[in-house]
Amino acid sequence: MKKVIIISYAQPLLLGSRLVSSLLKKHSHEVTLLNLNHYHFLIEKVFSDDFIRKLALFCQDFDAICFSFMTQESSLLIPLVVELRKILPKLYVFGGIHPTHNPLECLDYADVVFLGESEYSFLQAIENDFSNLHELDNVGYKDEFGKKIINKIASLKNNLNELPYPDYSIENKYVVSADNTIIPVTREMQKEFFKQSGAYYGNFYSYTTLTSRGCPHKCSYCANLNEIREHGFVPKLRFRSVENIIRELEEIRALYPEINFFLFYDDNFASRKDEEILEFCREYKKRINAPFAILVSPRFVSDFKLSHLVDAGLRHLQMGIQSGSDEINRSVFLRNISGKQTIQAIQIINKYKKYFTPWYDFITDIPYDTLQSKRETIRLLSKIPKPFKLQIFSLVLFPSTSLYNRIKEEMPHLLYKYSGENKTMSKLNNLNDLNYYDTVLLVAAYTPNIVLRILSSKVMFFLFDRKFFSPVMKTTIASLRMINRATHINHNKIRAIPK
Ligand code: B12
Ligand code: SF4
Repeated sequence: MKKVIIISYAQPLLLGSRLVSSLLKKHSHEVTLLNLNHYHFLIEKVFSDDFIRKLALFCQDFDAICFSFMTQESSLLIPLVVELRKILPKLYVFGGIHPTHNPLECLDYADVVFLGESEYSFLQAIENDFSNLHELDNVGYKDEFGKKIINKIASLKNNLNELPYPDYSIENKYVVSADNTIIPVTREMQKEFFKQSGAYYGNFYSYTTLTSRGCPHKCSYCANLNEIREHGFVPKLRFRSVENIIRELEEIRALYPEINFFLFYDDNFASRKDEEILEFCREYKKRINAPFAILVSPRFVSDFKLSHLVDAGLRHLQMGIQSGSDEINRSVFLRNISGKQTIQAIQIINKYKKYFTPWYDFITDIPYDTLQSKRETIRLLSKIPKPFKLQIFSLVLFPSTSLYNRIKEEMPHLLYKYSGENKTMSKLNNLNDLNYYDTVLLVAAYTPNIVLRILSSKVMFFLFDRKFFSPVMKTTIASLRMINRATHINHNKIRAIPK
């Protein structure tokens, strides 16, 4: 039996770490999960020397000290690893999204890096005291001459149904409290997290899971597991069986009976075939019968799928549109989804508005945007029937995505500005230098469509797209935000289920 610890600094969902933990535990190893964050919200932290000493003491008995993280957390965790290693020389292992995309850089700090779906490689490495790394897929390490080696990347050979469910036991789970003490996660804390996740949608306890891996699209800015392009590898979109999903939901409800909402965080839940959606809806309604939320992309929305999903309990839907310009979507984002397809999907979604207010996501701060593409985006927005909620995100370039590589070639001076580290992507959280276009995007969900059409005109851009208006626009958006909060207009909360 080996003892490993997986450390993160994130929201407590920790799906990747929980999955790795379940697999290792199934093979009789002991796994501890430590979230350097508090149990239900993100606290900005700088790790003091005192805390690093406490952490070293906590970690001293493990065979491997592992870290799982995203790019945003890398600038906080990597310096921590550097300091920890000075007082606790051990085997340091990195896994998760950031190491997957930046294995060479990560090997400056870790002894071994696991890339992509690496849970089985990790298990084999653990069982062989890391002596077999040269034989394993999805691994990066340094050879005896210090040369960095990245092995072949592969998908899980196993079918997704063979994977154990995420580890939600409270055994060996720890968090760091606000006063920097490492404390065990209690059942109450875990329940509180489900409650916090559900509060987003109403008075719910929400459980999040993924029913598939991969995505049918290959957007140029996307840093998820299906984009390990640097290594010439693109895993296929794979689905778990309906029975396997429903059993996971039943098991978590047996453990936490208060869970009464489910979020399927698949990149594109609607990409399943019609028959599978039908089977899912039938079983879900019969055995789970609770409201749920999904993410979709326009190409996969159909009346057939939505009517069954709504009947089964769909009460929240989020769809990525990104730009109203076909040119930007196709040649910059490599998303082969036209404005026409998007409008068709919206028309279908619109039929189900009495069950939910749809959320649509757009990306701004696109260095390739032109007056024309911006006008097209506002015009597309003017065709969407109200109400809807908009999420406007600033473009972020995650290293090793194809858009990152393109901008590195064509506009290298922008790389820093668009860096994925320490960045909140929501435009609402970064109102400095707000321009006319972004202001229109931010108010579009509340602006009558006829007015949006006027705002999309060349004249309006000519008159108002000027730097000296920026402070006025910032003040306007900040005030509207306050009014919005004060009046409690909340599109997150799901509606009562109509009879
Ligand atoms: C669920 C989710 C969230 C949830 C929960 C996040 C969490 N911390 O758990 C929420 C909504 C909170 C969230 C927030 C954000 N997210 Co998010 N999120 C996802 C999503 C949809 C699924 C992640 C997931 O659970 N995957 C499933 C697990 C199984 O995959 P995994 O974590 O990669 O783990 C596997 C391997 O990497 C490996 N592994 C993982 N850890 C370890 C450790 C070891 C030791 C080993 C050996 C292996 C290993 O094994 C696992 C099983 O194969 C992904 C998109 C996607 N489809 O992956 C985006 C994604 C991870 N998110 C992303 C981003 C940008 C964010 C935000 C920064 C957005 C923002 N600005 O607010 C925040 C960050 C918040 C935070 N710090 O926690 C990006 C990350 C890009 C990057 N390079 O970092 C992704 C890839 C989306 C995208 N397409 O670009 N997110
Ligand atoms: S649709 Fe979403 S998950 Fe899929 S490739 Fe595009 S950005 Fe990534």
